[in-house]
Parts: sequence; C-alpha cells; structure tokens
Amino acid sequence: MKKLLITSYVNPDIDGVAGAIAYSEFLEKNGVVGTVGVMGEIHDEAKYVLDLFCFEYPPIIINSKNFDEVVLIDTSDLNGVEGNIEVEKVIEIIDHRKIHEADKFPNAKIQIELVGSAATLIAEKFIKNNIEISKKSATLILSAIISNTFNFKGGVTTDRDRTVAEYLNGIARLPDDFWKKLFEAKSDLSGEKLFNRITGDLASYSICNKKFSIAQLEIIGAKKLVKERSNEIIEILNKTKN
Ligand SMILES: [Mn+2]
Repeated sequence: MKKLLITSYVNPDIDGVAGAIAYSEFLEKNGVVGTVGVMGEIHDEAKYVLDLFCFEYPPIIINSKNFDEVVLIDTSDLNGVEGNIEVEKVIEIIDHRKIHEADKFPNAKIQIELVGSAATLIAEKFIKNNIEISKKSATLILSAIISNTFNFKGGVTTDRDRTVAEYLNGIARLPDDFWKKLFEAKSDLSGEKLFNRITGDLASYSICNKKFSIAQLEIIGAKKLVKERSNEIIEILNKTKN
C-alpha cells in the first residue's frame, strides 16, 4: 500500500494544520488512509486552538522521504515546501490563493478557489458528499475560517465561507468570545516573536525577474505595535531583504 502524507507548508498556520487534519478525516471516511504530519513549528494561534480543546498536536515530520504520495493543504508555492517535499510526490493540492505555483507540481490534482480559507474548501467537501464531520475537525476548520477571514470582516471573505461556518458551528458550538481570544493569542508578538512571525510567514515570488517577498502580521493592536516597534520592523525587513 502507498504511504500518503497530508501536510501544509513549513511552519503552518491554523488553516494548514486544521485543513490537513480535517482532510485526512474526509479521506479516511472515503476509504483512503493517510498520515497528517507538520513540518517545522506550527503557529501560536494553531497551538492556542489545539491546547484550548485538548486536541493532540499532529506529529512533526522532516520531509516526504518516508512517504510515496503527498497532499498539500493551504499551499501551492514551491518556496513553502522546497527541500522538504519532493514535488513529484504531490498528488493533490487544495489552496485558496490567487498567485500560486501549482504548475510546478506535475502530478497534482489541483483545486485552487478564491475563498477565505483552505478550510472552507474542505468543509464543502464534507457537506457536498453528505459525510458527517467530527466535532474536532469542525472546531478546527471553523477556527481556521474565523482566523483567515478576520472573523468574516476581511476582504477575502466570501459567502461560501459564511455558509460553511454556519454549518460548522452547528457542530462545533464555539463560545461567543472565541474569535476575540483567538486574535489575542496571535497578537502576542513580544520579544523575538516579532522577528519569528515576520520571517516565518514570508511569501516570496519572482515576477519579471524581480524577486520580492510579502510578510504579513494578522493582529489586533497594530497601531500600537507600529508606534512602539517600527524601527525593529524595518530592521527585520532590511535583514530579510539582504
Ligand atoms: Mn490559508
């Protein structure tokens, strides 16, 4: 039997972690057994959700060496997996970003749709196929949707995200102030965390022979951070550029 790995990019956020866990459940309920593994360190926010509900952390893996096939969730960029995943092994990609490198994965079935989160696409699979989702997976992917869409206020939010979120919350029944706690958890950038978050979440692209990177901080209290630590931010960006 072929060994299947379900994973995301290195140092995944909650969308990647939750998506991989929920999609492995979906596959399993369709008779396909795979292993969820994460590369690097998962984001604080994902840790917060796993800890809050006492869910086990997915095992850490180094690369795809011990697997025959790979499913990638929430990423379709070479640079997020390079050196860790053999591109030929990737048989499926589920992602939601406009700029991507899906063409670099020659054997992958690709699903890229511009919704608020990869988790949304996975929730839709359960609903469309009339497959019951566990409370754990519902909780995780709903958290990912809330996070990626800034609690449905971000510009990336679509009606599809709202529709599946309503369905998922019927199962997950998250507390009312959950979104606030979630954003507080990811807004702690004290000390070294600022550097780690900026560099850890960096997306790099090459367009017209110009290489550029985008870093983003999804936090509450942005004004305060800029006021207090803008020099540090610029220093980090300069370091990264060099
Ligand atoms: Mn995402």
